[in-house]
Amino acid sequence: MTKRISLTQYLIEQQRGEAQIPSQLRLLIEVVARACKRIAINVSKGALGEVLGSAGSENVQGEVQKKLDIIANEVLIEANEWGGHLAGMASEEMDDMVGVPNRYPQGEYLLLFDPLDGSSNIDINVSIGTIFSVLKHKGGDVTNESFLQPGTAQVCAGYCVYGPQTTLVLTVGKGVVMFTLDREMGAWWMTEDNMRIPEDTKEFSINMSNMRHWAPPVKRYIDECLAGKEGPRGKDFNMRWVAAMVADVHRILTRGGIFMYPWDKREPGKPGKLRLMYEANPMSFLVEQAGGMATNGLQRIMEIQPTQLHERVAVVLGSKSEVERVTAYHREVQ
Ligand code: AFP
Repeated sequence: MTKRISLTQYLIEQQRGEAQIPSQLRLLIEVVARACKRIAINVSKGALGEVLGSAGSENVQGEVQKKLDIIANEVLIEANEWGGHLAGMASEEMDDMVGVPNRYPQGEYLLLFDPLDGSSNIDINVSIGTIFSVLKHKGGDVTNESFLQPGTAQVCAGYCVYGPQTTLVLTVGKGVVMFTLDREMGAWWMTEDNMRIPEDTKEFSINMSNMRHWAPPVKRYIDECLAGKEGPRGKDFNMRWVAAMVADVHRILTRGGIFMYPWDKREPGKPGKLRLMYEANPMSFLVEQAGGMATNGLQRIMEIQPTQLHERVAVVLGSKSEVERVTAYHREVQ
């Protein structure tokens, strides 16, 4: 029989070993993983659980919220508020951060999450997920400003994909590991102990319908990929777009590739569509820990100093040599 390592065993080993994670961080990760199990159960019920469709409300970014966006947000808050490991939480679905209620002890960490990434996939039964990022609280009252730390300050990041399998991928800064949920046992078992992104790839991921709005460096890169064997790259490229960053990044962590959600002319005043704190930073931490690279076209994403909780950013991430190429194309026209 294969001897598997559970999430608990892995975290205890990280506490004792090289990563030396503090017990509060270990508890935090276990609580988030438990919340993801509850979200997975809700997701899998679909129409039978009456969880599909719109909630009839909008979030701070003016996006229509789905019922599952709200359920997942509540599950994460309820699970995390009483354990004594958190100072506060911030979510893509809430205008402002939430503190820990006074009746509970306050901990050292700040948790940020996109409770349900890819919500347009919910009703069509395609992969979705939860993305999270953990920062250390620097002290004093917890406010929105407490969360405005660059991605390099993250002590942990991860995501859970609710797809054909439910998988939890995480980093505490010592590589990237993957766990798969055993639904009968209700346990997370390690199924990949060192995820690595190959340096080169033949697969790109971008919403091609926005092509006419792209900046010249992005257009140049994709045109060269599309030219295939006969073009300057001398090889054929494949394309994939799940429309849930969490699933697209999971594919890249599994078999390589490049993912882009660049700035475009539709809303020239916005740097991009994706959120720096809830999506780009945690994914960049994971990608870098797996040997890949993540930039906004010009700069390493994790070095951006955030100025607002719901800040947006252009994203280019994945296989190192491709991200370097796209970044070089942007720098050439600066
Ligand atoms: P939602 O969670 O609001 O559906 O957005 C998902 C997302 O932010 C990201 O996960 C996808 O990569 C991207 O949007 C897809 O956007 P397009 O619909 O513009 O392709």
